[in-house]
Amino acid sequence: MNLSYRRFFILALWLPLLCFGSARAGTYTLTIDEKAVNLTGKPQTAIVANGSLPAPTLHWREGEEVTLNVVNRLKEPTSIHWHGIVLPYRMDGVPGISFAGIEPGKIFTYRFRVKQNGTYWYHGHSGMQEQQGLFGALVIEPAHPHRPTERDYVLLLSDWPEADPERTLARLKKQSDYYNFQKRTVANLFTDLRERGVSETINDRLAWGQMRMEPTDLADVTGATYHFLVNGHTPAMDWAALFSPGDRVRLRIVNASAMTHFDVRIPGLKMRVIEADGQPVMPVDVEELRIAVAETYDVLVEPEADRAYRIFAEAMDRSGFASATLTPKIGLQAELPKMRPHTLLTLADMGPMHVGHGAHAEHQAAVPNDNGLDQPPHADHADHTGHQRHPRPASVPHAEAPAMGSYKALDYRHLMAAAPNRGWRQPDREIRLRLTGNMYRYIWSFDDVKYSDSEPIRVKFGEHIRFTYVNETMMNHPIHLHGLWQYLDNGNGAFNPKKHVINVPPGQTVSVIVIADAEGEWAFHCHLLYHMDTGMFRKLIVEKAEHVRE
Ligand SMILES: [Cu+2]
Repeated sequence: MNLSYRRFFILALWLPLLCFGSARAGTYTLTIDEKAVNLTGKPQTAIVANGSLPAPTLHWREGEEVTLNVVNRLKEPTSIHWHGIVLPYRMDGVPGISFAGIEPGKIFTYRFRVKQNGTYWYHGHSGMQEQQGLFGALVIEPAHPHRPTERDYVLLLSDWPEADPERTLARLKKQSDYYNFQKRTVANLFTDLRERGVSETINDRLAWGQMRMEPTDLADVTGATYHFLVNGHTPAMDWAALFSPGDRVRLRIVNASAMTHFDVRIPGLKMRVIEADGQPVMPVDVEELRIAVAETYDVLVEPEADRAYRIFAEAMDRSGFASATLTPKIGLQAELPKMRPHTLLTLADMGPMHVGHGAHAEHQAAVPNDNGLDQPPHADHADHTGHQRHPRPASVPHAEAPAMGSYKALDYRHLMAAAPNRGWRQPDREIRLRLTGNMYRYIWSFDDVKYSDSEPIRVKFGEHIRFTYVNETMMNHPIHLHGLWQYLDNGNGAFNPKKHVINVPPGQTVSVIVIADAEGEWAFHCHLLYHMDTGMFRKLIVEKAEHVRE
């Protein structure tokens, strides 16, 4: 074979692949290191990738074969987990589950084909490194790109601690009221919830006027220690994104917090939700959305006016906020909205104690409450027909309802897949998991068993399993399953939205269907870092079945 012939031969091999764009093979290197930062007025140490806090946004394309060299320059082991990405389990990056972790001074090479598109993120899965800054966004272009928007921005929300997170956890373990828990109230509540059931307990608590709980009862690590960031910027640093009036702006909102759910709004602009957890959904116009830890939402906004807008993300417990600016000109400022009082949210959050699977079918659309206002996320559902009535103290107005009308916030009931899910059918069996906790000892668990004492959950390849999460605690738990999708059963059948994180609010029961279509050993856990770390974690094994149909 002479040289020119060989060259032609090689070209002929590559050309069709290049044309379809699917053969792109990207090599990326992330060097993990410590770095001094000052976000609080005091110098602190962050854990960064390529010197950047947050870690750099990685841009991939669907169909691409990615090679990711992760270099560990720390004095301790590290790891990177590709959150929401469907991949071979050895590439998933959870030490102790699918690989050994990356020792100091070593390099680990992740290699896999990207089979999806949308907005995702990546983060450390070792110790508290995610809390210390080791997280970044993943933006994956579709194999066949559609019409792009004029502007496209990532908004990476996070919570930055004042104190060393290991010390925070040690404090919580020794003294769970360190961040002002009302110990007696909360501990009794756990017992009562167990023994008397949720609705009776709540009725009782409301009747006895014992619901005046501190925000720490809803979010155990709070604005008392956290600074809330957008793309690594505090509200004072004011991260800004540019637009020209009339532009369609895509905002890829990622909640990369360790412990904080946010309520996101842009006063003066409607947000059109187009993707949830990277997957296209039927567009929903909202004025506000709650984003649980580790979720992502893509929204479109169309600012018409030649003025700045405030992107405002209140911590769910109202202990602080993250903020950024959408502006036609650098330097323009938008008014900072007032934070809403947490007490209203607290009571609202305690309201919806009824949601079971199958109960959703009647909730296709937003249900206006008796003020004619749509409901805030996960708020009081007392007016739903067919459910037990839940008390709402007369002194408490509808939670978070603003003075002006036409309020509408995103709710899981609004999410519908943009296209029917392939292979959808009724599940083969059900696995119920109780979400449990012991506040005295600051231990979180499934079915009262912490991870170190647990057996793996085993399912067979090809099985369709209904997982039913029964939250017996006062906290929201965003449940994350690695490697497999969770199809949220919100009554939409083949159009149930598929997600990598399902938030389960306090006292609620939520069902998902999981199609075990990826062999291997997967992590399955609450994505609140301190809950995961103290035991709300399982290994899920997808075993090869004797007869694999696919
Ligand atoms: Cu949790």
